[in-house]
Amino acid sequence: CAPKNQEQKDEATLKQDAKMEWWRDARFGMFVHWGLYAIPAGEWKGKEIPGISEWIMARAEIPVKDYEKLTEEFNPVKYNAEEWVKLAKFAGMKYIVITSKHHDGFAMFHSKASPYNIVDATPFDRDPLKELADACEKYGIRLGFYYSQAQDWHEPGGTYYNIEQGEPHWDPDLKREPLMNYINGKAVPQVKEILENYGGLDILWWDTPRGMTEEAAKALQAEVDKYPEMLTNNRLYRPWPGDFSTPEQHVPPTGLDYDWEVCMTMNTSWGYKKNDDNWKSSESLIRMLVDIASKGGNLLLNVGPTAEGLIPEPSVERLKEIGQWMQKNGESVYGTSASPFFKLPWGRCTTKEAESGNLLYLHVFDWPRDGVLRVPGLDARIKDVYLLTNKKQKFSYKFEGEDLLIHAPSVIFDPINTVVVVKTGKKMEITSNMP
Ligand code: H79
Repeated sequence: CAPKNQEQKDEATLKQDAKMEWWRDARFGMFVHWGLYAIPAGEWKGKEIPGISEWIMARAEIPVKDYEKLTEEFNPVKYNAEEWVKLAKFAGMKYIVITSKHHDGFAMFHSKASPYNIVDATPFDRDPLKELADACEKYGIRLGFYYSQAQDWHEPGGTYYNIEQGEPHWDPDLKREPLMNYINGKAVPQVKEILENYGGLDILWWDTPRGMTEEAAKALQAEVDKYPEMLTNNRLYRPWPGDFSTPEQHVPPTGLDYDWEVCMTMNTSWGYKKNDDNWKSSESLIRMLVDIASKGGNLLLNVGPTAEGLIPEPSVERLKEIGQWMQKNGESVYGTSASPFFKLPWGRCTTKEAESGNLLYLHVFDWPRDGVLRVPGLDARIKDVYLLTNKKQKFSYKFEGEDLLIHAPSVIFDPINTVVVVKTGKKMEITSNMP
């Protein structure tokens, strides 16, 4: 649908636009899954446990008392928040979302509401999330906390993955209690703590609402409502309003009519898993980010730090390679809008309004063999066509009907993604955007 102009937008929409502005401009963030599960790292009692590593407690049906023993070993002395934040910043990420408490129920922050937290229950006498908040502040990176509101496998009232099928918790020693005992006794107090004690969060990221009730969602939403500038995703309950939706591990084929952020792993697991070598290439990650931007969404790309507190080397390598590309080409991602074209055979497009017209960023994944980049059905006055990484490098062009043909010599070809910028006049229409 056509974008409404400012006068047509109602007050609520304008307010929401202002609230979302930094996030929409950011386009790229870092997800961090870090918790006790980094110790077993996918292996329990010498056996490899299939699936995502942060689910090991459920997948291996580990009794609460046994899983709790991991706290004795958790001492991530190599953790350096500034290094993580500097890496995210180098990669071109504008925000970080970290697991403050995953389904295992273990808080990665100092909590008075539950002693099952990193400061009180482990030899590591530091609050890593406080350190991360300070580092984010120092380097100008926005910060969000993930909080598993529904599933909490450690608590008698917490939900768990098969609760909706009426199956019992795998640990028969965990005496069941009503959900609201856990919500009022732990979830609400901990959410208050994270909202109050970390300098003001930019995002609160809920996970799957399995086993939630409307009553529980309302109790948590009441805390969120005290922070009108903070963003939340829409996973608190189903259905539930929120500021954005979060497709998980897939990129929607077209844009959504609601703000959205794809969360994605670089290998297959969110939490650190030692034998998970199924890494996506830097090239495919860069192209994924661009593909998402061309559809108007954000990418929240995950890292799973080790039990020592280090981001695994394959992740570091990829983030650096993404950063190298973003430092030269970031202008074509940040603050851009979705492509006006339905489909382009050679790559993707992002757009931006400039003072005197429009900018079309043509992301060329597959450089045309005949050296002619065809932009189909473009009705506009062309002011300039140049290479993003070197604005002095101009391209010659001509129209063939309404197709713009750009003469694209292959000498300036970037094998990952070459960005060609087309500057047009104010009036621009796309006549080819039909499915
Ligand atoms: O935090 C990450 C995941 O742990 C969490 N969301 C992302 C951001 C997540 N929680 N639930 N799910 C993802 C989907 C759960 C899928 C399941 Fe299964 C299928 C649960 C039980 C069957 C996968 C396979 C997990 C256990 C077996």
